[in-house]
Amino acid sequence: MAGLERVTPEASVDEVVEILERDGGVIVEDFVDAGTLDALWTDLGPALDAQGYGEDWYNGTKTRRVSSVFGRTDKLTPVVTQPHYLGAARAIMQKPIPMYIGKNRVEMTPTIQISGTQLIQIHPGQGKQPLHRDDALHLRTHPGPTSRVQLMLAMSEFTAANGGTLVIPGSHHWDDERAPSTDEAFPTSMPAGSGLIWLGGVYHSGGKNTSDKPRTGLTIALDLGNLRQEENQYLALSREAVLKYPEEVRRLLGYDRCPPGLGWVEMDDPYKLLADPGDDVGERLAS
Ligand SMILES: O=C(O)CCC(=O)C(=O)O
Repeated sequence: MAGLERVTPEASVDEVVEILERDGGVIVEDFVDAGTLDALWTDLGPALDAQGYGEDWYNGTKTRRVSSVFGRTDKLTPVVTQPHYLGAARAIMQKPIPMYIGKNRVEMTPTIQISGTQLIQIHPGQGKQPLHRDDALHLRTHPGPTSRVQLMLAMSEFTAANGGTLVIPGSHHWDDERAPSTDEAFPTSMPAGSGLIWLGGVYHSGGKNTSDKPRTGLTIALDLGNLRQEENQYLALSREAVLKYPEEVRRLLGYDRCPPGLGWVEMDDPYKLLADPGDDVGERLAS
């Protein structure tokens, strides 16, 4: 295999799902339009410029990382709801789970949620990050059902020379004893505005930047709604920041109930409480 397949914006969600299930990753060309990309740079660029390099070998000592991304811009709706990304994530992860409640056989479909978000700017001189699986965060075993579908939006061009994400196609099918090797990894090349989508069980890493310019990516992870969020969105984002987004995104940010019953507040849908800024459970309980 010569690296990941790429699809154009005309590809169907089914096509993207098929490629993801087979190869574990896919590149979607023209994932966002130029206007969206410019707006993201305007809102997020200054935070990156103000950020120092990381301090450890894993996050990179020539790499700048900025998190709480949904709190820094209100322009991420077209990114997280991009049909190939959100559609594929829903199709892959929101599979009905059968169960009995008494003698009734019912099926429960889990929600999905935004987990970790980061801007990752790899500067010249940064070495390759160790290959890893992001669903290791949830101690998943492999091969197994997918619990994460992740996006890397190219905010600048990604090349083999500037640290374009290294991906081992098909590695989500491997068991937990097989170690990843750099020889099997392919660098992601894509112009700014394209997106790499990959499954949580796929070995990948940031690449080595031997060029003379930084490479900037924006990553968003969508996880199953019954797992703990990697980034604590409830504390990372103010209520005001969340309310700038439409209902679908607010629910994705975690203000939702995952069937059969995770995440409720006062036995009710947390979304309702969020959407009514006058309602405060603390005050209600005190009165
Ligand atoms: O920056 C990249 O291309 C990937 C980074 C990554 O996989 C990570 O930091 O966990």
